[in-house]
Amino acid sequence: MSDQFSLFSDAEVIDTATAISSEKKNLITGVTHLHAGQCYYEKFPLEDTGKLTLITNLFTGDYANLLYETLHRDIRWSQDSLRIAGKNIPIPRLQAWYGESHAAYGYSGLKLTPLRFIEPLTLLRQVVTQISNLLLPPCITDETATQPICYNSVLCNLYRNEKDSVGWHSDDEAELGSNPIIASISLGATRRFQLKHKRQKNMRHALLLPHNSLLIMSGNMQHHWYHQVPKSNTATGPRINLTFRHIV
Ligand SMILES: O=C(O)CCC(=O)C(=O)O
Repeated sequence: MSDQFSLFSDAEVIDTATAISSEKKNLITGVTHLHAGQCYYEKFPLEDTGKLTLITNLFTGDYANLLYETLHRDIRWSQDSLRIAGKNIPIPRLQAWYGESHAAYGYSGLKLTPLRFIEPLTLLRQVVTQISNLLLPPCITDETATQPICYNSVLCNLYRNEKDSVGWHSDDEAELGSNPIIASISLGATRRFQLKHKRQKNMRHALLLPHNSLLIMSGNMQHHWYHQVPKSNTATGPRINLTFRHIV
């Protein structure tokens, strides 16, 4: 962990893509998939032992662009709504839920039935599984300490432009288990990812999630922190986000 990244305030967002790749350190070795880029990683320990690990340059540039196009075209995006105060309010993004047949999931009263994995999502699941097992020591997976990390589902988000967003939340639903590990791929426009502590109001962080990157949330982060991708004031193109999860 370099000191440069130990604190990153909401006001001074770290441009992680530039910072990490220019340092040319923490190269991940052992990634065996065909289209692997020269992946670098940086670990950001959060107060209260939550952990963020950011991997940049996940795939070769051409392959990342191809993936973006393919997923934009082939994922069955849907405009879901939440029932709030007796009204159906559309969520500010499109989404889709893929997973193994038992992997039903829901949040804020929304129930999601899994679609069957499509080929690019199967490949991506293998990639994030391998990288997670290379980078995260088994000790931080708590009750699954002796088990390799595995993901059986993925929530796909499409932020169509700067007006799309996801509000403050933590991924703490019972079906994710007590200390879930969530592997979150970003493709397309760079967006700001913000964190705020649930009780210590002055503890807030932010980082930029660039195209072709993977953010792994682990430890007890979901107990103590909220996260969000806010709307942006500057025009941005679409962004695809894929959060791989394990439904217990
Ligand atoms: O788009 C992102 O990077 C975050 C998505 C997210 O927080 C979620 O799906 O729970």
